[in-house]
Amino acid sequence: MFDKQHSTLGEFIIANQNSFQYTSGELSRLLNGIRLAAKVVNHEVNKAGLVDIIGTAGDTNIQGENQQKLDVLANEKFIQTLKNREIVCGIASEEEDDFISINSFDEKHQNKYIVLIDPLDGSSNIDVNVSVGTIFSIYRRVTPVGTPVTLEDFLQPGRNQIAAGYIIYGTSTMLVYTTGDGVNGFTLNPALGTFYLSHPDMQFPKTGKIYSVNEGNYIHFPQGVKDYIKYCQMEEGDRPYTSRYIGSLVSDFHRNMIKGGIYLYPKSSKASNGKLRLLYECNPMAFLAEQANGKASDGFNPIMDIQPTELHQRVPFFCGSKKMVEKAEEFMAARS
Ligand code: AHM
Ligand code: MG
Repeated sequence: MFDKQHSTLGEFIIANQNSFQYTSGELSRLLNGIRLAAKVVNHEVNKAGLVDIIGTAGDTNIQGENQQKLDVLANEKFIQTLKNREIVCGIASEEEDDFISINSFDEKHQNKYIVLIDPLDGSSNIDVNVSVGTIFSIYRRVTPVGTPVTLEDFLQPGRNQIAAGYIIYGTSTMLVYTTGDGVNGFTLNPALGTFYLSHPDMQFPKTGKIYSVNEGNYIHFPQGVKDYIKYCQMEEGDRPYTSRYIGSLVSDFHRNMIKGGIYLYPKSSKASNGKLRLLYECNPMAFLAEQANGKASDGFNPIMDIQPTELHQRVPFFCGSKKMVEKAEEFMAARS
């Protein structure tokens, strides 16, 4: 019997690989690649406060290496690690204009998986020592094995995801992921460099008392969102709710999943589709939310049902405890 209590991430991946619908070790190798890159990026993120001492982006360090911005560095580390594993046929990143077709190791294009990644989300928070995150999403290619990947492989609806997750570089570093069989969270023991299963079977409470939205944009929001925010602030029943907004999607999502809450990034009169990217941010978070008994929508329809049309497409995002998202949708349907 697998001992969940003392499980490391590596053991958990292996113990669960047979429950995965395409029983192969490839997905496990891929997840192990992400685990490794997460540790490397974690090490760099933790040093961010030393930037005045070891130099800022553009400086040359003592070894003669160029210092890089952390989001650029995280992008390189994840891409390099995934390439080296020889499992992935294509990668798309929020940091890259176009997708990357991997053929250096995979000349015959035998690999089946594509990865979409936001290597360091919320990176404007780094300078002020606030948590940031990495978000990833894994699909099987739809074009035939043996041919190079095409845009079609990346423009799949979120429903096709076979795994998704995030790493949160917070007071502790955690890796949280799903392969479609619930959500599990692992905390890094920095002394040993090992992730341990600390949050098995994570679930959004059905409802909560936290709403997370950038209220500075209030004046530009659709009427339905304004009405919902007023509803959250009204004194009635278990309301008013508490407002908590870190401005770092992974951190806001993580807190709301544990405590119960809703995150909103709606469209506005300044940004007709909001800010967040469907492929790199919303789809993976929506997969995690649904797997944890929560909900994710664009205010009207499930995020994962959207057929993407572009790699860097943006979409309004309402995500969190099921009842809260449903309530926000009611307000949107009434006056959007
Ligand atoms: P980024 O991909 O440029 O880091 O932007 C995404 C981030 C999210 O983590 C966060 O929820 C949101 O942008 C905050 O945006 P705003 O400052 O407009 O509220
Ligand atoms: Mg981002």
